[in-house]
Amino acid sequence: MPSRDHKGIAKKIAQLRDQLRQHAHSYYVLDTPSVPDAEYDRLFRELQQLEAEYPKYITADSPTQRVGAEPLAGFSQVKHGLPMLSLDNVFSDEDLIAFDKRIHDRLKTDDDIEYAAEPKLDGLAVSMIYQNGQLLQAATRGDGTTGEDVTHNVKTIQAVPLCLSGKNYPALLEVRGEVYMPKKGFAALNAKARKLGEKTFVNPRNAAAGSLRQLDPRIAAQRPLAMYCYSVGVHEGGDLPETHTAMLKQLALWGLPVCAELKLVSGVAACIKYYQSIQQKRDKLAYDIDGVVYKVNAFNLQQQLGFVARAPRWAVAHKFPAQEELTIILDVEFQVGRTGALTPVARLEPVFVGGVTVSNATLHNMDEVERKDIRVGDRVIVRRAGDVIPEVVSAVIAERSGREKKIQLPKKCPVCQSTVERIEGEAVARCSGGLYCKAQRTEAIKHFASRKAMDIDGLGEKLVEQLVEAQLVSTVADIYRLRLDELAGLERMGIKSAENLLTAIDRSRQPALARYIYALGIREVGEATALNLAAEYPDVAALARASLDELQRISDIGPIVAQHIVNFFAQAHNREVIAALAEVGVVPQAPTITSRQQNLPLSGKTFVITGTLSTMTRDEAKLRLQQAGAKVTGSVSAKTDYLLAGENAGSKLTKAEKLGVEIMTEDTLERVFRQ
Ligand code: 5U1
Repeated sequence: MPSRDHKGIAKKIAQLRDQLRQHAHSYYVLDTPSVPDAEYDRLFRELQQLEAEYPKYITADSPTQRVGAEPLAGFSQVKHGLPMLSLDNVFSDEDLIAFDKRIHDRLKTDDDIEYAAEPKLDGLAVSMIYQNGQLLQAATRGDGTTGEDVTHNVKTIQAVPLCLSGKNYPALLEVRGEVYMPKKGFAALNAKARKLGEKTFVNPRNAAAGSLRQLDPRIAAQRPLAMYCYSVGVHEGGDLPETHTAMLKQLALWGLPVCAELKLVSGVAACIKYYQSIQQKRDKLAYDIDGVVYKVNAFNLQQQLGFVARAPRWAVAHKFPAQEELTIILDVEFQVGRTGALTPVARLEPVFVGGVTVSNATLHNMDEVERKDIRVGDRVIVRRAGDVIPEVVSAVIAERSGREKKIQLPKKCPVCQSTVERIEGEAVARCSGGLYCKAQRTEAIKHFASRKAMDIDGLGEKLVEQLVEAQLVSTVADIYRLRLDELAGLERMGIKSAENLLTAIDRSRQPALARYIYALGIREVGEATALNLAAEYPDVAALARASLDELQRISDIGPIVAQHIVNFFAQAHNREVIAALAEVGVVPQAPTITSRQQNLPLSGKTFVITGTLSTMTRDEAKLRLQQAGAKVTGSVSAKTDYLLAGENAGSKLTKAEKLGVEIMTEDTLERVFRQ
């Protein structure tokens, strides 16, 4: 082949690599995909083919070389050029104030100190060495002095550049940071393992650590790992900025992943404010964190402050209250929900976790109990994250004495003694008592009165229990027959509260049709489905007459939900309750043309949602879109007005682009919502 052709091939290969690197950086580091997945795959395959034909052009930093073909025989040891330090922790504002005071004392200054504040990721510390911009070696922290060589696995992490971009990077640059597994990836990994009957990981940190400790990079490549860089170790042959924040900005310019939550704050009060703001958005972050880190921002001040033992004096981790603790299961009881589902609940030796004392934790269902092999008497890990109900994560099986008791599903409902049914292949067991079961009735009434349903102010869970217990209410229609003297006679209820409650009950007599449908508590009919149904049917009577086929033609209603709706209206007692509600003057209001088509910002617009959203779940997005007047459908067509695209958007994005459908980001949508 003439040399000019070879030059052409080399140029094409270099061009493809550049394109792929840029697309991967947009996708994995900047969180803003620049091309559809299919286009990325096409470019990747083109590069693979060219490299297969012309192997002499293969280089270690080619995007095709992330995954090595062979497993290693073992891990080799890596001695760190500079020790990998750990961080001192503080658990309270007082301790943080004391830390800040020590800094002032040592620096002999009264001025506010500038700190770089960032989340503390719950992952695994890793060091990466770049030589002349090429990733040469990656190692775990190990004991801080010596770690394990995990280059083969770190290279599979798409967010980690195999070669640095930009210019003026030091000839030798050691970057340190945290390898972690995003929450979504962790959930998907465990769901897959469960499906295959394989062992699941206890939390994202264990999953990340387990993935990095694989000898076979092909396994690590399948794990959804990510990384954020937070410091520089050894560096030679080039200058670095003079502050931590400027340095992280520089790392980002070289293509390295840096956490977007990084903030420069001044003074300890601003640190505490930062801690609180991160704690508030903790559940919404895509990754697990266990606190925040503050670092004195100026490197010259860091140098003056120096180290104690293995931790710097210039940095500290402000930890959140632990979300996981150990305790003992004293007993297991079964709670009956609104749809009769029996939930095993562990009664625990009280334990302080996630900032509160926890005495009960859910075991979800019998499939989970069996899969995790949890027994009464077991020492268990209990997790309480944010507002989520505390759950039993796993048992410490190594500590079993042999006296632990297996958990048995009761044959009879613990509340009404009706038979318990567990349909083959379903994880959930149910009480067959329907509204005969007091527990199901009570839960149905709580749901009916709740904020998202009929929104009866003052009719909370405790009061519903009191009313059912006192036999003042046994169906939802009874709520509207309550009298002042009956209410005022209840414990902890004065005349004034009783009057207020009756006013709230009265005000709920004309609910929006969607709220009413949701309040009925039909299985798997949530707020969004209720809104769809209310948009299709003028009243409940019409909905009650709907056939299976007709229901399935409505957006997002599949055969299972359709069957639940048909079953609900087929039951005489449900029809009786609806008739009784009408008798006591509850008249749902169908959406009017004015409110649906004129006043709302997205009236008449059809949306499709795709990819992973970062500020809300897809259900939340759907609900908010519907509340703003939009119609939300499942697939992209010429009738779609907008595609709301989150992270990892795939074929729907490709199709939308082909059809010229406008792509909307969450940011833009938020602005529309605020209008
Ligand atoms: N965000 C962040 N996590 N983290 C962990 N910064 C940070 N810094 C660390 C560690 C161990 O060590 C510094 C001493 C560089």
